[in-house]
Amino acid sequence: MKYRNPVIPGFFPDPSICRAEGKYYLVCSSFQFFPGVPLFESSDLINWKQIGHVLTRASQLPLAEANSVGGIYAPTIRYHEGKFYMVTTNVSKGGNFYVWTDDIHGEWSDPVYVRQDGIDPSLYFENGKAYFMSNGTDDNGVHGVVQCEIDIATGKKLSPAVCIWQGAGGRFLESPHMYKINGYYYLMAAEGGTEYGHMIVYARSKELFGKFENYPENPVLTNRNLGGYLLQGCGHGDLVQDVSGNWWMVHLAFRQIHEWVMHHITGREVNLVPVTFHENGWFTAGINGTTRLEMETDRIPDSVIQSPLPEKRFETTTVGIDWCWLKNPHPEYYDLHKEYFRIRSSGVWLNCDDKENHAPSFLGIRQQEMHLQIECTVTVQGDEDKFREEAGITLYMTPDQHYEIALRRLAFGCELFKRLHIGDIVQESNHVHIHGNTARLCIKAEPLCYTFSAEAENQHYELGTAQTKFLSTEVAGNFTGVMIGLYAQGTVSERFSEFRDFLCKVTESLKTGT
Ligand code: 6LW
Repeated sequence: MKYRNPVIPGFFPDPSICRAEGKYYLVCSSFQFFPGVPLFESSDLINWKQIGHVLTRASQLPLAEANSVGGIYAPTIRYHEGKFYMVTTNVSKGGNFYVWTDDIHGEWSDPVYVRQDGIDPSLYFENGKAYFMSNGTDDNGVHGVVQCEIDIATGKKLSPAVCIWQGAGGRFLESPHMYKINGYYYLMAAEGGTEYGHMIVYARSKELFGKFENYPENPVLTNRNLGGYLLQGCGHGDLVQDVSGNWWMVHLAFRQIHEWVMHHITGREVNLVPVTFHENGWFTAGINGTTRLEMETDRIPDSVIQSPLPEKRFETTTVGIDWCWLKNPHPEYYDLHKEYFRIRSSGVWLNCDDKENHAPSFLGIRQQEMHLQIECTVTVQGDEDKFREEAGITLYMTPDQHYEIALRRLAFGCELFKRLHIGDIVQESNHVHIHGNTARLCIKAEPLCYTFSAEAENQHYELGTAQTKFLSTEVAGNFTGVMIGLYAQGTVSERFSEFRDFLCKVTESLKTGT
């Protein structure tokens, strides 16, 4: 069959995968968004359904101090003796911890903290023992992939952490995972940084604590030498064996907005490549060590058809699955219904980046494709004696990089406008005065450009365009992707603005390249 990468488009970085009871489960990083750690299920590795999040309670996920380079980093999911474990790092509070559940569709435990340095933690189980590893510094001050035994019930270290591998020579050794396959321990990790030099490397040993011997052909997977190719930044992967015994790797990569424009806006996404073990015990991955947008495989039957990204409306999406808050939500500012949302201003602006749990009133879904039509009917409210309340749609990357199309309440009627916030440059333009307080706000997303327009009182208004690249990770310097947010901001408001008939649909499939 043929499938397309990414298999999960949009900001879902640092994928980790496990197989349990004939199904596959996958988790990703979520940074400052709540709930945390998106959780997906699949029965064929190609079609993934988000079934929820792992971290759904503020007690599991304190985000007050998180921004788009804070919060939840790279999780690992493992299944062991009937239990699922998800281990990750909250880099803004608490450090490394894991949670567990017996029921993948249910709630997960409170965090069990592991007092061990480093990020990108992983778990490995063997002979009734649990091992914890991360990329950090060991108990002797040596930096690399460090490993210790832990008590899985309490998270307590049972042995000193020791550095077992320092990688294959690239910078930023991260995302280590251990596997035992045919008598060897394989230690796989990423190097090169999560940008254009990203790559997957590995080593093997007969002993769990090494000494590890590097794969002589490292990196085993990278797109760093594919110039003019949309898919870049392949790294941070995890291996899984399918029900027929074949090995696969899920890993992150991103799609540039154009073959020759080195910016990306849709975040780091989940890609899938086959892995093949050879007689000498080494494995190879992808197509000659690269990942392609179009893949062909005989390991998955032709009867498996890759579903396109569905249209998103309020009725077809779920708050807490598709829709996420920035930081821990304050429920009093939201009145959410299946067919419409009501949101009132918390007095915190989208630009806010403080270390308290001050969050703008915002609910967002990911921008998963580059060709989209986005629309919502917005009625802005605000208290009788307070004007300048606004409500609308934001294309939000960070507090410093976001674009809005919105309605602002004036003493008489409202104004429609567009605002671009690019670092220190903030430009509001295309103001249109209307009598009422309702408009249908529209954004046409294309790879290089967003086009803003509105319908109000039977008139159509064009509100101009904005280049996508100023919202890109390369400009913002962060780890997430653009979120399509519905928001209200101004002073703290008693009255809710209303959002109806939301639509986000793919308008054109991407040109693939080969
Ligand atoms: C994550 C690291 C990485 O911890 O980026 O690409 C970091 N890999 O493994 C943040 O997602």
